[in-house]
Amino acid sequence: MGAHVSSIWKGEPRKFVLVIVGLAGGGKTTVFNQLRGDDASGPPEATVGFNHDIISFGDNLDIQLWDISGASVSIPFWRCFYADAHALLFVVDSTDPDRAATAGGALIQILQDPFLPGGCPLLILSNKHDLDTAMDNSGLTEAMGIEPILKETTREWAIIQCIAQEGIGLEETTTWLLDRLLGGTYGSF
Ligand SMILES: Nc1nc2c(ncn2[C@@H]2O[C@H](COP(=O)(O)OP(=O)(O)O)[C@@H](O)[C@H]2O)c(=O)[nH]1
Ligand SMILES: [Mg+2]
Repeated sequence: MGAHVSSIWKGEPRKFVLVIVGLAGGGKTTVFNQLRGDDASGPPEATVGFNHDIISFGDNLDIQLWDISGASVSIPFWRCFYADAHALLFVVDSTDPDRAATAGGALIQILQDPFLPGGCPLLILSNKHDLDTAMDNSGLTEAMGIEPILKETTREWAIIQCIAQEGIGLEETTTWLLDRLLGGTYGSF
């Protein structure tokens, strides 16, 4: 995860919580494994509960990563995790319009939830762009039904297209997140 960062972050010690959510099968655990530098373990098992790790960049920068199950029984518990988030990563399968609609409903609920900290930036990872059926950003936001809420939100957000299983798009992801986190005034866990 952004190996260059430890060499550029010379400021005060900072700690951040990054929470990864999204429906089952979108690619969250694949993203989690890539971000923690474990890209050799093949397709993950379905996540039961959550995965957790702390990634340290040198002495002064720690990112606590949470990968939360997207099984429908787990969704009500997402808020227990994102209530402490400094950034939220929402992973969505860009190749499946029907699931995208359900995913969009779940994302709207998060964005309307007072448990989500007001300043917490949102990064939507549009995954599986190795497949021909991947939707572009406007197709995806339309399928998810999230255009109105994205237009009106004051929080920082972005959509990045990725191929999680090949690590493509994850350097951009790290850069976007760390730019927001290190530029912000909060952090700690
Ligand atoms: N085609 C394709 N499949 C992917 C990609 N990323 C993950 N997958 C596959 O999607 C399935 C679900 O991935 P997983 O990370 O377990 O999703 P999670 O349920 O959101 O944690 C697995 O079979 C992965 O190998 C990708 O970029 N492209
Ligand atoms: Mg998983």
